[in-house]
Amino acid sequence: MSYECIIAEVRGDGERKTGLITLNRPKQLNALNDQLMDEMGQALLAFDADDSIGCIVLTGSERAFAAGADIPTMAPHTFISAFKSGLISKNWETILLIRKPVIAAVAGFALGGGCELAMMCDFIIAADTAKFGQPEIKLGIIPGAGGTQRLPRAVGKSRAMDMLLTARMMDAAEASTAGLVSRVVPAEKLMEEALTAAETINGFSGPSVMLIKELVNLAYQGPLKDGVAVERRYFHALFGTDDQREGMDAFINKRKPGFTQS
Ligand code: DAK
Repeated sequence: MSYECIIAEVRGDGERKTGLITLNRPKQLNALNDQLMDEMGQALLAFDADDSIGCIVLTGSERAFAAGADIPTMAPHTFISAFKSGLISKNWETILLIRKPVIAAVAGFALGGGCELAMMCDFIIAADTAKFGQPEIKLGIIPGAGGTQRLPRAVGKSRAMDMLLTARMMDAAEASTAGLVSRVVPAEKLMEEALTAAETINGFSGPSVMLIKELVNLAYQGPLKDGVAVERRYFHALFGTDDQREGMDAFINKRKPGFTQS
C-alpha cells in the first residue's frame, strides 16, 4: 500500500521481521492530521495481521517525532462540531488495538498528541535530542489523547502536573530519570538501537511476547479508583481477624503484640 503521510517498510532478515513506520510530514514537524492517523492505523493493523512481523517500530524525523495534533486543522472547530464529528477520536486509538509490541523511537519534539502517541507505544527509546511536553494549555485547551492520564502514571503526579500546567518540556535525560523512556541513546544510534531491540524481541516466542504486552498493560491500565476500592474492601475485611484485635489492643495497652496469623 502506498501512503502520503507515513512510510511503512519491513526491516530485518531473520525469520520474523520488524515493521517500521516513519511519520512523514517533515514541513509540519509531523503534526498529526486525520490522513496521517488513518494511514498509521492502516499500517499498524497490516503489520499486526502479518505473521512474518514480530514487532513494530514507530518513529519520526531527526527534528520531530511529532509536534502534536495539527493545529490549523483543529482551530476552526466549535464544541458542537468537535463533539459531533468525534474530533480526532475516531482514528487515534488504533494503536491500542495492536497486540505485537510497538516501540517508539523518538528524536526531537514529541509534544502534545506526539507525546501522547509515544506514550501509547509499549516503550520509548529516546535520542539524546528528544524533548517531551504537553503544551496544550498554551493553546487554551487540554490534552485529548490521554496526556493527563498516562503522563502521571509514567512520571508521577508532581512532575506531570508541572509539565501539564506550565507547558515546560522535558529533555531526554530528565525523561529517562522520570521513567518516561526506557533508554537514551546518541541521536545517530537511535534507529540502530530501536531496530536491534525489535530484532531481539523477534527472536522470542511470539505468544510469550504478546502475553507479556497484554499483562503489563493490564497492570498499567487498571484504574486507580478500582485498585483503591479493592484495597478498601480488604481493609474492612481485616477487622474480622484476631490479629487486628490483638494488634490494636497491644498498642492501646502498651505491650508487644502476639500475632496468631488468624
Ligand atoms: N500543527 C501544525 N503545524 C505545526 C505544529 C502543529 N502542532 N507544530 C509545528 N508546526 C509547523 C509550524 O507551524 C511551522 O510551519 P511553517 O510556519 O514553517 O509553515 C513548522 O511546523 C516548523 O515549526 P516552527 O517554525 O514553530 O519551529 P520551531 O523550531 O521554532 O518550534 C515547536 C518548534 C515544536 C516548539 C513549535 O513549532 C511548537 O510549539 N509547535 C506547537 C506544539 C504544540 O502546541 N503541540 C500541541 C498541539 S495540541 C485528541 C488527540 C490529541 C490531541 C487532542 C485531542 N483526541 C483524540 C480527541 C492533541 C492536541 C495537541 O497535540
